[in-house]
Amino acid sequence: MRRLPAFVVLLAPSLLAAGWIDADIEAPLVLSEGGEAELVAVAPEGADLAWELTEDGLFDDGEQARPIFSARDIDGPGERYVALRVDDGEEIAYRIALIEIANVRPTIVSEPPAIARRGRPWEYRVVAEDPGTDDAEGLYVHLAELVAPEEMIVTDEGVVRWTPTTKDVGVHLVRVLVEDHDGATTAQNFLLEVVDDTAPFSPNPNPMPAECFRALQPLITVGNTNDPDGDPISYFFEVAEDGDFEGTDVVASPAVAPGRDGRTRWMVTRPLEPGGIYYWRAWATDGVERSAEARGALCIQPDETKPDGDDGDDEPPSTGPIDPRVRYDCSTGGASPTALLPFLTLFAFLRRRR
Ligand SMILES: [Ca+2]
Ligand SMILES: [Ca+2]
Ligand SMILES: [Ca+2]
Ligand SMILES: [Ca+2]
Repeated sequence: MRRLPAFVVLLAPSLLAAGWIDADIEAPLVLSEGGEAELVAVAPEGADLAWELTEDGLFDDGEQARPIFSARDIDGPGERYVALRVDDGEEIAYRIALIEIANVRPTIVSEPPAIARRGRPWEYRVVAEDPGTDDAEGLYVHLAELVAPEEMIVTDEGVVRWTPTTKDVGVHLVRVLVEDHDGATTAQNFLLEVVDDTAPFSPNPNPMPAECFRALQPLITVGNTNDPDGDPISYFFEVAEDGDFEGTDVVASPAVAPGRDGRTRWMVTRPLEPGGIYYWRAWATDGVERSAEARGALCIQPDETKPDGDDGDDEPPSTGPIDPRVRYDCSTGGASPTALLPFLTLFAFLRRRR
């Protein structure tokens, strides 16, 4: 209950004893916070009226018979008084009425994104309004825990966050509750569909899966691929002596951005052994799923180990700096069959797998 200002208390005896002038206020008993209502002055015709509607003790809020009382900036629950001064030329009378200001539930004005993607953060910033508060400061948001997915959280700022996993693919019912500082709540129920992620397509070995390089750190190239969902993708490469890629010798790339010319390249970051034969593999990932692998093999054939009998067609220049991009197909001739026998076997194996 609000304390009435001193002048109202002093007036109280005259209000109670009022009777010299037949006057009254018609006002609602209850008004919602943020609402407004028309007041009616009941007074002798021709009398001067003056309203006090702002609780400042001054009858300076209008002289009409039917003023509008606004509770727009008033936070309920509580009470407000309105007062009327009536002057009929001979006497002055005062009337007062109390209006109960009721709290009103907040309103959620935001709409959640209806689709979430497996493996990707989903976020919903809940925006609520309350006529009893200038902003949402007096509101807080929480989940009705029984209907929200287990890992879903709400931050202090009222942002609902969730990263669905494989088990979450499907439709979920979510209930968000917003509560004002007077304990009134509003629920928003919505269906959230978690759609699965599809892996990117495999990158393409380019142009063939078995190559020889002069450089000890060759440049491995794959053809760019794409993602069925349109997700941005990046590439990873590995080179190893064994095709299971489980040894300690594996040389792995960081994430490699797609090349702009339709091919993506990675230069092996550690010198390989001259004459060595290696496996490589590459895959694309959309950040959630990785594609099937492109695989290939390579051999390192620096100049001094260059096989004889080469016709030169596939050969890189033998002078000048070694270009890591330069490669030649060592499975179709040119290379010594004896020296490259394991490589040819491997190449045949890879071809069968394609
Ligand atoms: Ca006033
Ligand atoms: Ca309130
Ligand atoms: Ca409220
Ligand atoms: Ca995808």
